[in-house]
Amino acid sequence: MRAAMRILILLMGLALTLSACAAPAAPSSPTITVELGDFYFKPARLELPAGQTVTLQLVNQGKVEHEFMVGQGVEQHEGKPEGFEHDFFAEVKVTYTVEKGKVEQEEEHGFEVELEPGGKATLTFTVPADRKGEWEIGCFVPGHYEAGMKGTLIVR
Ligand SMILES: [Cu+2]
Repeated sequence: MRAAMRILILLMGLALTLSACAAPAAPSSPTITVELGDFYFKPARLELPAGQTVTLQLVNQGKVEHEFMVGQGVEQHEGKPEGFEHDFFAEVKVTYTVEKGKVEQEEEHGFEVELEPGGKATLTFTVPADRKGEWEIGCFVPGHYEAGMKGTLIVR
């Protein structure tokens, strides 16, 4: 009786272990790496599903400082592009880490990541359903956007 009980307990333990292994993995947030260089974003086109939590990993592989901003409608100041009219990240809660750079989320300038050469940042956020459509990625360090440092972000 006691041996039978022990075997039963062992079997139950085994079943629990097996079911834990077989359980579908919790949906993990995909990580997308975006390289910032002189003067490009790679990939230059990102597609994110609305409602999904994602992590963008930004790495500055260039020799100069770069920025990462996402929005719609480029604002001009004295004939020079300096940011976006509508910030993609407005009211989005972004959890971030940054090395050799800084992350700012201000109402006036919108969400902005600045990275020194070799700098890295990770941004984790849930893509809001109301951001579906086409957005632009840009670096507004003077001259960079004009040199082609821009990309596209599509929310599906
Ligand atoms: Cu740049």
